[in-house]
Formats: sequence, C-alpha cells, structure tokens
Amino acid sequence: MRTSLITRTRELAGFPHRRLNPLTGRWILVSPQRTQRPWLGKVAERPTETTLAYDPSCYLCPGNVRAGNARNPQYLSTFVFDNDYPALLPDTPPREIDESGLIVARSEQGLCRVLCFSPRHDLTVPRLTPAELRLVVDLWVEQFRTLGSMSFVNYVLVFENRGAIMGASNPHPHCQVWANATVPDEVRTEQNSQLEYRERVGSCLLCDYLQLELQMGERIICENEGFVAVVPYWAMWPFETLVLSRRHFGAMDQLTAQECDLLADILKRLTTRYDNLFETPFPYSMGFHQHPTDGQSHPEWHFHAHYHPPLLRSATVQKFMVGYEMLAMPQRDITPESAAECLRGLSEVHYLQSR
Ligand code: H2U
Ligand code: ZN
Repeated sequence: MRTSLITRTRELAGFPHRRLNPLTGRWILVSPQRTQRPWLGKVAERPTETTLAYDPSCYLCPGNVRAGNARNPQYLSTFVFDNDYPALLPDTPPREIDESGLIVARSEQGLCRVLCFSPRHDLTVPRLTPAELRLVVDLWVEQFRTLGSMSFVNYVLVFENRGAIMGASNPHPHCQVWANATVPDEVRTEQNSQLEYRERVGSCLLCDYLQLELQMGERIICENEGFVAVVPYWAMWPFETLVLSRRHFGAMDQLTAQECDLLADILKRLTTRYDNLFETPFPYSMGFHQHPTDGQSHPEWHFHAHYHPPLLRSATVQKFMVGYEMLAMPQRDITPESAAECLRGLSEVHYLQSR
C-alpha cells in the first residue's frame, strides 16, 4: 500500500500537477518539467556574515540605547523587552464599523515584544550551543505562558524574521512575539482544518500526516526522539519546512524538559543545514503554530513550526510570489522531494565551523 503511494506520487511528480495543503485547504501548482533538480552553482555576490561580537550601533546589543532612550541591560544570555514600535497596543478602545458588510473594521488589542537570543551580535540560531538555544526555548515558553494568561490575549505568535530580504531590521539574533485578542486568519484556517479532520476521521491531521511522511521517508530532512523536520508535500517555498512534534500536544507550555532540549536540537540542526545550503546566512520567516490562549480546550491542535525561506537557487536568487502566484495560486518548479533530498544531504556542521 505504501509502496504504491510512493509509486503514484513519483509518477505524478513527472508532470504538472496540483498538491493540496490540508492545513489551509489551498492548492500549489508543481511544474517539475521546468527543472528536475535544484541548481546549486556558486555565485559571485552574496550577503556576508556579521563578524562583530558587539556592535555599538546595534539597538539589541547589551548596554546600548534603543528608540525612546531605553537602555538595554548588560544581559548575559537572553533578554526580552516591549517593542518600542509596537504594531498592537494593550489599551486600544473597543470600536466597530459594519456598513452593509462592505466597510467593516474592528479595533484590536494586543502587545508586541522583542526577544534577544544572545548578547553576541554575530551569532545566529545555528551557531548557538544547544545549551544556549535551550535558554531561548525556555524564554519562548515563559513568554507564551505570561502573555497567554493575560485576559485580553487569545493568541500568542512567536516568530523570527531572519535576513534583510525577509524584513529583519538587524542581524543580532532575535525574534518577536505578538499577542492579540483575535486568532489570526492563518492560524484560524489551520485550526478549522484540524477540527474538521478530527471530526471526520477521529484522529489528528498532523499525527496522521507525520506517520505517512515517516513511512514514505522521501521528504524527511532530520529527526530526533521528539521532533521531525520535513519538507511538506504541499511546500510552497522552494526549501520550506515543517517541524512536527512526534507527540500530540497543542502548545509549547506542554513541552517536557526533555522535549525543550529536543526542540533546540532539531532547530539547530535544521538551520545549520539551511546555512550550509548556499554557505551563507540563510534568510527565512519562521514561527510556531499552536492552540489559541482563549481558555478553551483545543484537542485538535498539533504543535508545529513553519519555516518559509525565500531563496531558490543561490544566495541571491529568490522566489517571488508574483504574477501567477499573486493572481492565481502558488507555483514551484523544484519538487519538495528534490528540495528534501538536497537538504538531507547537507552537513550538520556549520560551514563557518568547518572552515
Ligand atoms: P525585526 O528585525 O523582525 O523587524 O524585529 C525588530 C523589532 O525591533 C522591530 O519590530 C523593534 C522594531 O519595531 N525595535 C525596537 O523595539 N526598538 C528599537 O530601538 C529599534 C527597533
Ligand atoms: Zn547587536
């Protein structure tokens, strides 16, 4: 049965086809005939690594001044502060407009924080030690708990933008947390799909999907006892990945101490492979999807992380979601299977360490 699934998916991968993302219900057009394999040629120009351990002009380095004259402490491991330019404010008054369902708006309460992963300006997730990365995981969990327990907060999104092309304002290792009153659309969509699957099939969508991926083996990149990193069958970005917990649980506050270490381990190994792909700091947007903090039980939710990297063929050639993608549906040339094969084949020793 499994062999025949692999045979059928391989046959389909020989010509243009659409793949369904069961988490969102959206489709992706795959056009493998345009290029069977990723091209990994060297390029002359590429972003260089940050080499300063301390940058006097960085607003995230210890002891430096931020916007509004706040000064960072001489922090030694992780550091969190309220974003000086928050997208959401806690004291927003309730307001609503609904003009015939055509001009519709609602005020939104929330708050935004910035989390520094390390005092070192030049380090990145793959270059932190497992112990340092474990402290980052602990900080995520602590922030999820603290913000999620606020009465007006129904969703906590922990996300990292890395690299200037993804809009990161600073190479200093950091991420953001936005906590707000409304469950964001992307999360709501995934929640509805997981709910619908649970009602229809009686089990968890991502538990079942993970079992299929483990049986097929074609899109797995790396794994440990707690987590599996896979290029999803429906990947939209060339080297998109999904990090799935093996155990079924809904949010990071349910991670065991051992799973916190295992999460740090899988993220370090995955991002090391990313950096090694083009021997350059690999840009991405990543974030954790987990259940809302709305006081309801959410047995349908399966904790996971998405990595959405824009690079395609080299450190400077990126995939743009324009034209057909913008007006019709996402499309890709290299198959998720060849992207996974490529990432799987890379070393877990960071290129800067092996130079
Ligand atoms: P990004 O690199 O993902 O943009 O995150 C950095 C955040 O840091 C950004 O949201 C905030 C910006 O608003 N920031 C401060 O809070 N204080 C500053 O002094 C500069 C930037
Ligand atoms: Zn810095």
